[in-house]
Amino acid sequence: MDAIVDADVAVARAARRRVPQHQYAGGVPHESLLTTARTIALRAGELARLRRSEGVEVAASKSSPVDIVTAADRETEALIRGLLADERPGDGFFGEESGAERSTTGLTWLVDPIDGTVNFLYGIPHYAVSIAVVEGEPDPQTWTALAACVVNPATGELFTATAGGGAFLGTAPIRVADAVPLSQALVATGFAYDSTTRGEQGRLVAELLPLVRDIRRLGTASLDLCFVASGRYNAYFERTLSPWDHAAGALIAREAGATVKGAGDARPDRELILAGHPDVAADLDRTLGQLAR
Ligand code: LIP
Repeated sequence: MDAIVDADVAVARAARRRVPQHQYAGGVPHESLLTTARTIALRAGELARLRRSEGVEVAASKSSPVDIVTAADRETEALIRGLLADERPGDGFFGEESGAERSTTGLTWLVDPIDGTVNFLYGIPHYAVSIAVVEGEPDPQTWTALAACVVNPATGELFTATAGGGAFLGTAPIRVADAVPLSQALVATGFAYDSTTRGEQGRLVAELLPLVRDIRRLGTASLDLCFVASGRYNAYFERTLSPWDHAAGALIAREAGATVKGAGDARPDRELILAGHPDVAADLDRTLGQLAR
């Protein structure tokens, strides 16, 4: 984890250089919220990586037999929740494994302790700790995302963003890939845990596949959005995500220049999240609309 800690120090130094001093929420600079998110995400990532190295088993299933939780998910969320309560008492909390706590400050933390749990279970080094802080109710239709951090403990990659302050991979600013025709676009997606929804998603992907460069399904929504932000995918879409899956990645993608939207004029939510360079996102949105008819 030394590389991650070194990277964290470098990121903190870079952050001090780029502090947009006017960005405050409730008296708290966005950069200070990001420092909290980053410090806690890195600690949580160390714990997740340690537990992965010790071996992982399914602790329980949730919405369906393939929607699973491990003891490490719960332990990692408990660590994050405790550290946030110490550092930001009164802020709300909305996590995947341990439920919600209402905010008295107007700020709420959205946490997926281990996004990509199935990758984590199988030892595939593509999972993430995802932490975002939003102003307002923890509802993606109304919240204002302020700061976000997504770390992949297996690779040490750390994606961050603040509202209006840009998006970064480590200390390097990131941007979405340039526009390409949809036929040249590498498009990522993901699938729900519910088998009926999966069947519909499979049929849609079968129709989309001949129209694009290729499809990716790497299994971690927060990283999918960060990969759009860093130009590794041209676009990404998924249905049935929960707020903690996309809160951090959506801000990072938007700050990197992506359009991040839901169905029609809606903001991203459970029905749809779609992200990409604005031109590619518009093409993909139109095409998905036609295929869904
Ligand atoms: C998962 C996502 C995955 C998506 C799944 C699920 P989990 O989160 O990141 O990419 O396709 O539907 O939401 O369950 O691993 O935290």
